[in-house]
Amino acid sequence: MIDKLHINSGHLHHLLKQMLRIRRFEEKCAELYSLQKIRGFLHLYVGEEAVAVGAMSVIKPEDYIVATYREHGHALARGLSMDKIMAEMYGKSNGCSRGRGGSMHLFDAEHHFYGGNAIVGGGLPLAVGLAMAIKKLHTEKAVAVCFFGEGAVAEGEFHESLNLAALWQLPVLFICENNLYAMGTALSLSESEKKLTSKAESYAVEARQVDGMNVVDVEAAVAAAMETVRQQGRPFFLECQTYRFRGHSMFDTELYRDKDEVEQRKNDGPIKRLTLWLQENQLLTDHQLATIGYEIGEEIGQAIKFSEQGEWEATTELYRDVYTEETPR
Ligand SMILES: Cc1ncc(C[n+]2csc(CCOP(=O)(O)OP(=O)(O)O)c2C)c(N)n1
Repeated sequence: MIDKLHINSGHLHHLLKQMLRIRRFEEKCAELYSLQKIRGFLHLYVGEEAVAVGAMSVIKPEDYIVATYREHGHALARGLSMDKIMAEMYGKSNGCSRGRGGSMHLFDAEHHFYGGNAIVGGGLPLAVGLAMAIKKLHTEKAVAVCFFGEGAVAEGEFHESLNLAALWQLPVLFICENNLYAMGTALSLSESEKKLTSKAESYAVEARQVDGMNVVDVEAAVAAAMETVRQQGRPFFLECQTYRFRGHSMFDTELYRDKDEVEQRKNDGPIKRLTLWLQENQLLTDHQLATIGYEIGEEIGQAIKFSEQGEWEATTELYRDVYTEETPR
């Protein structure tokens, strides 16, 4: 048995709970989608939870986050309320983006959560812009953290962003969530250089790889990367090797990958891994696990109630924030 003295089991329970919150929340969203309570696109993060949870655990409140359309987990782990996230999924005006963004555009300035971006690669220049603002405004040592899929490395924004971040020495951490497939296209079919860290290094950006299915490894890797960016004021690239267990979105026949491959990866999923490890080392009782499950169930039930009670935005409000109400000078 391992030496319990050096293990903070309370912290590990917290990480497990965060991953389970995301998993259960999204499973409920899939159900609500089939009931047409949630409409539009819905991209689930199931299988990838260790990345957002490990990373958010060490990212500070003053840092800035930019994510993709697969961002429910990032928003939850960042601390946005589940009520407001669920209401946004419903398209209700009590949602975090007042019901205007939906699943792909969760946004909350108070939590420095700058989306939710539907455009592949679109978040990278935004993060570089935020990092430039941090540098120019001499804000306390904040870091802009950008999450994106490996599909984004084929976009011009990736190359322009890494180049400028390195050229101008900006405090930005690029976290690439490499789940091997960009919709139905395997990385190996689209990239001549398959080693993503080499792409970053070619722009003089320091780069590392980490097992994105191990939440503790991700946490340690992100902590080290953040320290480098914060102290040295330069960009860093971290590739988290992960895997999504469900389709790209709710519409995906998944003909591009083998069912056995998916099953194999599920058996070694991030939640299963941490739960088993804690149990094998007598650091998690059945009662503790049941309590975590119960609390998450209550939180989800409350979020649904909040969303059902929310109002649709009045049609008279539809032009607000589309055109300026002030006469431009
Ligand atoms: C510029 C642009 N091109 C194409 C699309 C359509 N599209 C949406 S998701 C996606 C795949 C992106 O894969 P990846 O970046 O690996 O992220 P993942 O979905 O795997 O998390 C594509 C091509 C888009 N949204 N934006």
